[in-house]
Amino acid sequence: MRLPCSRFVTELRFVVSPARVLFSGVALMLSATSAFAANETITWGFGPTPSSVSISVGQTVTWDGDLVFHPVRVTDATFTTLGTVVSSGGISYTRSFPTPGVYYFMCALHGASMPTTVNVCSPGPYAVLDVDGNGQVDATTDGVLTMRYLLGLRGSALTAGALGACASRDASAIETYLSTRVVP
Ligand SMILES: [Ca+2]
Repeated sequence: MRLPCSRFVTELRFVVSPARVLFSGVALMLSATSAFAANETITWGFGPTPSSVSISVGQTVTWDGDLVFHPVRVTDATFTTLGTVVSSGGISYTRSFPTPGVYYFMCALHGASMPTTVNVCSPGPYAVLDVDGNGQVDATTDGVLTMRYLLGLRGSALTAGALGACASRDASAIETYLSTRVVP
């Protein structure tokens, strides 16, 4: 689910020529769509659905299922660390995430067969250089996407391995986004 928002931004418009890349500042009013989901609920059981969610800072994730038979435990990216068991029975456990990052949970009894990954994203300042729309500007994602687009790559060849966590644009959306900002 996306959260609509509007804000004033200063856009750096790309002007690309074979010999050089020029940046010029253009102030404009831009309607943008947030990259991040609202509160999320996971259907908690064997094969949790979904097993990976993305939320904004301060939003919540609810594990909805039998928490006596499937207690929720903190773990790590390999789902091997036996961290704290955070649920206390019942049929629903809700946790708020005030800090950006990636968090991992699993069933305390069934381990990695019941994983949960929570991506907690910070909206940050909107920037036109945020090509994948995840609220951050990174060389290995946004930079690579721009470079590949300028080299003529499209579709999965454009985005393979180059989308940041919480990316809100797929290949088609990125092509559209860059087509309006890159002057060949
Ligand atoms: Ca980005």
